Amino acid sequence: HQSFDVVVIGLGAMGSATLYQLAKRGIRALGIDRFAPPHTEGSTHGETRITRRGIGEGETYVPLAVRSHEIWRELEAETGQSMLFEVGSIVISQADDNVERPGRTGFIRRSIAAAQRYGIAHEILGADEIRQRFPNLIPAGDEIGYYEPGGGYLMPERCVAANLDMARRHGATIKLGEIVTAITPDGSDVSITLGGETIHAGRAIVTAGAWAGGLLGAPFDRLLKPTRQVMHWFALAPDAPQQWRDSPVYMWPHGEEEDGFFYGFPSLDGISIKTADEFYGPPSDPNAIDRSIPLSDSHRMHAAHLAGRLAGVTNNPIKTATCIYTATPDSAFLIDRHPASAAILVASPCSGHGFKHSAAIGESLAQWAIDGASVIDLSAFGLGRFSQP
Ligand code: PYC
Repeated sequence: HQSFDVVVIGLGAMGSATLYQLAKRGIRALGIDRFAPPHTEGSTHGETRITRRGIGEGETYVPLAVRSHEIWRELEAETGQSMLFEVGSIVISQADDNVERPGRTGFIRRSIAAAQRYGIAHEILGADEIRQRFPNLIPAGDEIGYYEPGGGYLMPERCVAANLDMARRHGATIKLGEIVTAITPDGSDVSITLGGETIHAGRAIVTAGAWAGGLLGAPFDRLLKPTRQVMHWFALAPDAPQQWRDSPVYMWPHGEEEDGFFYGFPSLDGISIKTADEFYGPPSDPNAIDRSIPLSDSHRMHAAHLAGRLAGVTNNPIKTATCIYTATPDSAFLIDRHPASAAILVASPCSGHGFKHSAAIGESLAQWAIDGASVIDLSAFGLGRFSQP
């Protein structure tokens, strides 16, 4: 049998960050992925992911985002690659946003509270001031903005590639194109089956995203729901505001409907902008996800969200892509030991808001595997909050 101190299964956002942190600490680590990350099959592609530190999903996330920014900067210095762009972030919504949205009810109020509690630089802007400073965004008169100058975006493919590159440089072993079929407790250790091979490890860390439920079985298969999501890149009109180039990233809950929410990015190429909404339909099989995107879907997106809110954005998509959110019932993260074995850690089902935290989650999982506990408190993300079957 091959044997390692720690095996990381799934090398997307969380897994690649974990492998990097383990290898950096001199741990004999193996990373396994069924594809060759960074790839376009999971939850970690599409050029950009929002980052911000006044975390409206809950104050427990703030230390993860703060620490992640520090790690991304270290990684940039080590690799010479730019990954984090602090162009500013803005949440625009009615101040009293109480529409039930998965994980985002009262989002602006909670973003402001988190920023105040943790001393994160921010401004509250009225609608007129938003239009003046960011003429590409057109809020309604009764909307306000939570603006964070240190927010912005990450480039996920670069982050994953850098994590894996640094992990290799620090001595990690990586197996790509291999599918783990079983993780079995073996005394206080674990056995991992892939292909015809069994690997022995002191710890297994499962960061398999949409594939985690199928691999782990109960109770994870009941709790983790892979959902199909679509990203659109719309062409800018010839007379679109120049400010699209310098726009902050934006998140925009609006209206009375649960799905009245969209988000987007500055124009990276000067001719288009990436934007998306969210859709929580029936669970999707990650191996059979429908990746076709009819033009009508982009037109629906434009009419439902962009028209009247974004200046100079045509309803002509120049590109679209499908990705997966793996959502928990409460849209909060799930990070915990497996009930069957303390040697198996499960982390990654991040319900569509995980990437910005992934560098610190990787560090925390490495600490957990090595020291038995992480510096940042992850207890809010435990399995225990869900009632048993
Ligand atoms: O986590 O910032 C985020 C986000 C925005 C839209 C989806 N996730």
